[in-house]
Amino acid sequence: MIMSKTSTKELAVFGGPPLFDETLHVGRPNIGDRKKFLRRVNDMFDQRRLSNNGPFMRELEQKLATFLGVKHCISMCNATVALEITARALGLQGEVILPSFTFVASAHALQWQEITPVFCDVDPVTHNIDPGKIENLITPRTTGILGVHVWGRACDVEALSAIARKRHLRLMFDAAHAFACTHQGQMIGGFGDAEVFSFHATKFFNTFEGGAVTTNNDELAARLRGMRNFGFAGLDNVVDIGTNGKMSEVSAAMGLTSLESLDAFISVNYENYLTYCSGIEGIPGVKLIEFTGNEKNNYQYVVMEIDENKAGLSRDLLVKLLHAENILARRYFYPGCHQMEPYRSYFPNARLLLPETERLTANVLQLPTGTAVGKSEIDQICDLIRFIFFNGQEIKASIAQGNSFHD
Ligand code: T4K
Repeated sequence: MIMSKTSTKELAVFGGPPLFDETLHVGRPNIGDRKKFLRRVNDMFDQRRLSNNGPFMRELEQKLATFLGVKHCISMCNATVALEITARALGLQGEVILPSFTFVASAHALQWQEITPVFCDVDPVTHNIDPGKIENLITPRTTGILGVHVWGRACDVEALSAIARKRHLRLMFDAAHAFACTHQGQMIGGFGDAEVFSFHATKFFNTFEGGAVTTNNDELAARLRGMRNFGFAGLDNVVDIGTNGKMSEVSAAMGLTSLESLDAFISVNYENYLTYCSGIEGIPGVKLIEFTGNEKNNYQYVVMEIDENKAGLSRDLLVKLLHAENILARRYFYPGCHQMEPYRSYFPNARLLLPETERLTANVLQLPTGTAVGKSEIDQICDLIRFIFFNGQEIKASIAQGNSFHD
């Protein structure tokens, strides 16, 4: 590792040694108390219960429901399957309105069931679906709205609920980013008909792979439980269409262990976020997204927005320069679901209705955080970013002259 760059020639993109020997990732998993986890795994082996409504899974569901202040928590093998099962359990069909500015799983979960995803533009400040643009997209085939709490910042739940009520639509939320986040002081989990969380390895709270659906609706909860287990209601009795969405015991054991370190994970993320904030402060055209002081957030994603006109350098060039230095910044959710297949072919003109989405997907990036990244590394990343922006013209000129080693 070298300490800092003093000349643009030292940038890795021009052949200098990378700032970090080992790659820094956005989604390095947080790992709780290994001993406790391994004790649970030993118990699991002793009991020979590896899946199918096991004791760890039930304990995790109960603890999550209590933590989220919601009546039912139904654990799942991942959030994508959880979204699929929830959409089906809610009877969604025809068309469902959702943002394009989301991970492609949100759209795929619908399309996988031949429900047409109808992409709505987002609010440029919150990055969430813009309720003011939904009503124009409603057709006689529309059956629901899928809001996504992007970066753990809640959608405009009240406006979406009002539209859903008025137009007799189902409302579900993709809360993949929003575990342990609040909206108006209430934990995300109890809004709409149901909410879906991801506990993937890259999420701050992980169960290796995993997810959960939460709802206050008893009937829906029973249907979700049945559907995640092939539609079984008893040993030989199948009463509904179903699939295999079950969370394994080893995942639930990881979840219980992660839960015990939840506060520590959040506090590391928060400290990292503050370090980034002060580190990049004052760079023209560059800012980190903000979080409302009175809402809880997990600070899982450090999201930077770049206004190229003011910053003098594009998001994509910055990402290229960072990657060369072994800083694997990401461009979630570039290029937007509407620009990914099969949606790009189905709706070739969708971008005309999605100007804010197009702008965001071009300007936003995420920086490494989590327990695998420390303050000194973040300080170095910020110094590098400052160096890059304050030498933007020289860097661009040098690349234009063909001096770049990385393409
Ligand atoms: N809805 C939304 C809004 C979502 O963001 C997601 C998932 C979903 C739904 C679906 O949830 P799940 O079905 O996954 O439960 C990653 C995650 O795989 C995905 O869960 C997440 N969102 C998405 C935003 O990011 P990739 O393809 O970018 O992941 P990948 O493999 O590039 O990993 C990210 C970084 O983390 C890499 O640099 C490597 C590092 N990493 C990753 C893993 C898995 C590690 O260091 N260790 C690891 O074990 O999608």
